[in-house]
Parts: sequence; C-alpha cells; structure tokens
Amino acid sequence: MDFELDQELLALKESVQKLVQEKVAPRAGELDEIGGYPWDIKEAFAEGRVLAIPFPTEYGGTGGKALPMAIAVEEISKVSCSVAMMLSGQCLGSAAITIAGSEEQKQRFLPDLARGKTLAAYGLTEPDAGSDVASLQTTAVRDGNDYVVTGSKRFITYGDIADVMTLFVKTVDPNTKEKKVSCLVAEKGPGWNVSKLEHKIGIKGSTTTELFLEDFRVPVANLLGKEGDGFKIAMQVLDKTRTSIAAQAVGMAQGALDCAVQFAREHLENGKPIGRRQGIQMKLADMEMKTEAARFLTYMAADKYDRHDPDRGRYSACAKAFASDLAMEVIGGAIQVLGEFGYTKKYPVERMFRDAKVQQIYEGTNEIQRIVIARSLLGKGF
Ligand code: COS
Repeated sequence: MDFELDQELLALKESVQKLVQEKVAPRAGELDEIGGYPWDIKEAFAEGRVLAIPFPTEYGGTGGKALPMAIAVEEISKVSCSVAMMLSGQCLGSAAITIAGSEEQKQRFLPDLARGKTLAAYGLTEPDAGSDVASLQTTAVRDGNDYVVTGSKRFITYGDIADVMTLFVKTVDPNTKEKKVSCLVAEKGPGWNVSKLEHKIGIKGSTTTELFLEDFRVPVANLLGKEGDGFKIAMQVLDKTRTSIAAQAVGMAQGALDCAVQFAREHLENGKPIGRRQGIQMKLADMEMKTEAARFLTYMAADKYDRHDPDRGRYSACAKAFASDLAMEVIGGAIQVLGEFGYTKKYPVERMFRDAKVQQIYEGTNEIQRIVIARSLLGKGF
C-alpha cells in the first residue's frame, strides 16, 4: 500500500482531530475520574459522522472500511482511549450484521447505528468461555418464531447502554441434538439483565458489564446466517476489529510520546531542558521508532482487510499484538522521561499506562493472537 495517506484520509484525520480537541480533550481526565459513558461526546460524534465510519454508505455510513476506522480511532486515542472505545465498540457490536446480515437485517439495524441513534455491543465472552470461544454455554432454544435465550455473558462493553447486541449462543439441532454456535441480533428487552458493572484499572469512561440472560426472547428472524455459522462470524468480526485495537494502541503511544517530547523541551534542570541529555534523547528515539513501526503495521493490516487479502486475519492479529505490546513499552518510557511527574495525575501518561494494558487483553489476549498468527503460518491441522 501507499503509506502516504490520501486526501480523503487526511481530511478525515483533520476533522476527527478538531472534534477531539474541542469535545474530548477538556473532558479526558475528568472522564477517567468519574467514569461512565459520556453521552454529550456521543452526540457530538453522531453529529460529526464519526459514529458512521464503521458502516457502508448504502446504510447511512461513510464507507465501513478498516483503514479510516484506524485513522479515526488513533486520533481519538491520542487523547482518550475511553472515548475511542465509543467508536471501536460501535464497530465491534455491529460488524457481525455488516458481515453476515441479510439485506433486510442490514436495512433494519444499520441506519440507526450509523446515525448513533442506537448503540451496539458484542456478546461473546462468558464466565467459562473467554479465549476458548467454542465452549460458550449460553443456549437459544426455539419456541415458535422466537429463540428463548438463557445464560451469562461477561466483560461485555456497553452491555448496560447498548440497544442491540450481536449475541453468540448455542442453538440445538432438532434432529441431531447437536449444539452449534450461532449469532443473533438481540434487541434490548425483558430478560436482558445487567448483573454487574466492572471496576477497571483503566478505560473508565467506557462501561464493562456482566449480563444475565433469562427467558430472553430474540426473534428467529434475527439469526445471522444459518444456525452453526456463529463461530466463523465471531472470528471474521475480530479479523476486522483487531485493527481498531491496534490503532488504539498506536494513538496512545503517540499521545504519550508527544507528552514526553514536550516535557523534555520544557522541563529544566540546572537551567537546561532535560531534552539536551543523551539519556533522554535515546529514550525518545526508541519510542518514536516503536510507535512508527506499530503504526505502519496497523495501517497495513487495515488496508489488507479492506482489500480482502487472504492473510488479513494474520495481519490484524500481528498488528494488535505488536502495537499493544509496544504501546506498553512506549507509554512506560514516557513515564520514565517525566520521572516522578509521570507518576502523578498532572500528566496524562499515567492514565494512558492504565488504559493501554487492556489492549494486550481484549479482543483476544496477545497469547491468542500469537496462536492465530502461528496457525496461519503452519496451515490446517495445527
Ligand atoms: N475466519 C473464518 N473462519 C475461521 C477463522 C477466521 N478468522 N478462524 C477460524 N475459523 C474457522 C476454522 O477454519 C475452523 O473451520 P472448520 O471447522 O471448517 O475447519 C473453525 O473456524 C474452528 O477454528 P479453530 O479450530 O481454529 O478454532 P479453535 O476453537 O481452536 O479457536 C481461537 C481458535 C483460539 C483462535 C479462537 O477461539 C479465538 O480467537 N479466541 C479468542 C476469542 C476472543 O478474541 N475473545 C475476545 C472477545 S471480544 S472482547
């Protein structure tokens, strides 16, 4: 790919940057303190068409491509990863519909999501099924024109505020009694119960919930694809959205590096800026190299996704693991440059350090990414 962003992507970057400076920067620290979902920023993002980025134009979106998503998520994450989750979460929660929905299902759900009128969640993880998706236990039993869903979901981003959730369940084949992973578009209603709100070390401006689903009805018409398609749909979604997690990591690394550079220019010791010291210069140079390498791989992975490259899943796993591991190093390096100041709330790097940890964990731990990468290299049977 050409790594000079084209005019369209540059314009997108600039417009997101402007919105972030106006609406997010003044609130980033406060959001981390008080937690919860910033509805005012959601409105601004809906109006500014930021929430439309994950959706194809025919359903009211701006295109639905992974590379513009990465550019936007990166810009937001430079300032607040919690707020970047708003966009990443909308993409994650809806991607199964874009990937596997029928025309009728797309028409029914996507335009409201693209307008930010409704919010989406991704209901995959369970108390006993995190990395091992195939062992999920939530069941959906046919009852007339509905499935009746029973089970628990854990670590569900926006499970409390989402209007729709792409929900992964086990359906039962009436003939063979075999249980198969299937994906339903669940709409909020009786039986969708929030049993817990998690207290996290970071990304406090996004909510993470445990759900208890009891006699929860989902119309059969909301099944995506066929019964048994769910596992592949879940994996195809993650092939796309892991590039967005990589972009969060790149954005935060860049935000921390910018902060460290400014500090090194301005902070004086013995009357001289600390940036004149070679020890500091070495650190800044390492941080720059790592951030650029992670950005390069993230854009390449997103571009491969958009071009339907057969290796897109491997590249998104590479980008997610590489960028999130390096973000921890870069942000840790920024704290080191700021010294004791970096360990205080006066500067955003301590928040970024806490926020960045989750990127090594969610949407598949970095150990899982390495399994995805290695299996893709080795081929079937490994
Ligand atoms: N796209 C399409 N199909 C895929 C796929 C992908 N990216 N990845 C796997 N599949 C298919 C396989 O080809 C296989 O198909 P067949 O049965 O037709 O051969 C099937 O799915 C099962 O694949 P596999 O044997 O690799 O499944 P495993 O149970 O071993 O699981 C991992 C694979 C561990 C990679 C998967 O469970 C995973 O990604 N886990 C992490 C989940 C995660 O990210 N959770 C976070 C939730 S979001 S916060």
